[in-house]
Amino acid sequence: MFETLQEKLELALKKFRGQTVISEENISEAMREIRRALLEADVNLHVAKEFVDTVKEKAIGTEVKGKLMPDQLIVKIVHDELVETMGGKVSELNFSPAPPTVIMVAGLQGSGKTTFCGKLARSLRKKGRQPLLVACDIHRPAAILQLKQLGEQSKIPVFSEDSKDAVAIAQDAIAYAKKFARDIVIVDTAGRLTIDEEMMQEVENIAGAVKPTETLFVCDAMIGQDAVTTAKAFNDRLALTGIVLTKLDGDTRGGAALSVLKVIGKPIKFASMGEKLDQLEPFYPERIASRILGMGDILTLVEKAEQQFDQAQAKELEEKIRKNQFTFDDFLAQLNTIKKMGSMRDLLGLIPGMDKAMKNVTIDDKAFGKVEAIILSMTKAERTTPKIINGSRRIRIAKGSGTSVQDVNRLLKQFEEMQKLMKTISQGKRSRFMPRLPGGFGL
Ligand SMILES: Nc1nc2c(ncn2[C@@H]2O[C@H](COP(=O)(O)OP(=O)(O)O)[C@@H](O)[C@H]2O)c(=O)[nH]1
Ligand SMILES: [Mg+2]
Repeated sequence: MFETLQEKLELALKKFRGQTVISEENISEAMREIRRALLEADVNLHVAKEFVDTVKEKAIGTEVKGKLMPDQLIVKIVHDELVETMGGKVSELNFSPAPPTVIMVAGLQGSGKTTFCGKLARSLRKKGRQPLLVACDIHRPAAILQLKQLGEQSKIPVFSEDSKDAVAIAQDAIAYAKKFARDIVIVDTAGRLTIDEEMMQEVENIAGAVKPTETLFVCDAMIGQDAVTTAKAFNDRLALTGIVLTKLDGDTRGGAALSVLKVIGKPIKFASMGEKLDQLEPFYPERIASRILGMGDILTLVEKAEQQFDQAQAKELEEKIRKNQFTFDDFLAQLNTIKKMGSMRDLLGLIPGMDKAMKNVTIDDKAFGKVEAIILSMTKAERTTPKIINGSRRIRIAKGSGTSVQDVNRLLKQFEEMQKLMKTISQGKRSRFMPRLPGGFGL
């Protein structure tokens, strides 16, 4: 995410390393480079200018105090200004006091509307809401099917009708939601490859008929500034209440993220980071700014870990490790926790400095699958007491898991080493914390 911008900003900020004062001269030079970095990342011209002017003003007015070095100070100022440019705080969804809350989702074709609808419904349901998905993209039959499949995956009802009238479908969906106590109605609308009058008229008509509480514009962040221009055209017709940035997992240039709020004046509410249904996050300007500056994103990492890590389970595990009863079943449970947290690479990317260090390393998430298959091919007794796994058992396990005997041997050896390690740790400090599983285990 934002790799190019990150590299360029880092180069610009490096100019301050070793400097002892912030002077008009060194700041001007760095600011020229920051401006260039922003423009290359496809940030809107006015936004880039304002950004640089503000940073410059703040930097010149700041005294270098105490132990802080000029470069640290500048990074802090740039970071804070990035946060501001993206809206400062997280912007929450609004809910209607008289349910159902209607959330209309609009944007160009392929921007990720339908995927977002599926993700949003899922995340709202997790928070105890009862969403209803509504298929109003009637121009492409595949679009209705796609939404139905997304709904099915998360067991969320999808309302659709064989009708040529998107407005009528939306209205019927609301009547349905009232009748069946669905408190959120998420309306997926049609898009075109470019803005056209017919599409605009249709979404405008739907909005007029169902009066959405939220009208979200889905903005493909890979497209950069052009996406912002499209957002503006929609905002002129629809009175948007928020922006959803999608495809932030790709090689995003940053133009959309940094320009859209300043240009449209509407907050970015969500960040979509992949095709999977759980890859949606509220848009945290603070965290995105840290990522842009390559400071990693410890907050996200901590939150993800907390979500997936059950306290009671952790205690039980700690107990087992202490008593040296850690089995392959426990190991499997650990693997699943890691898997739920996302791909290994995504996770490592959140650790400061890791992104760069890992640039040329390939991490194969499939290797997890291999380890999992091997453990699943073991009998209950083998998982609890790996010592009994002799030669013929190894051959059977390899066959059963579609791996080789070498793979099985490697895993058994590593497991044994891990048990030893755990023993040392638990006999040593008696740490309250669970020892971390060696990251590269079995990979
Ligand atoms: N990498 C990535 N792909 C996405 C993301 N959101 C959607 N997509 C993909 O983009 C394509 C278009 O998405 P879709 O939801 O059908 O767009 P729509 O035409 O606006 O409804 C699909 O292949 C999605 O899987 C995202 O955040 N990251
Ligand atoms: Mg769609």
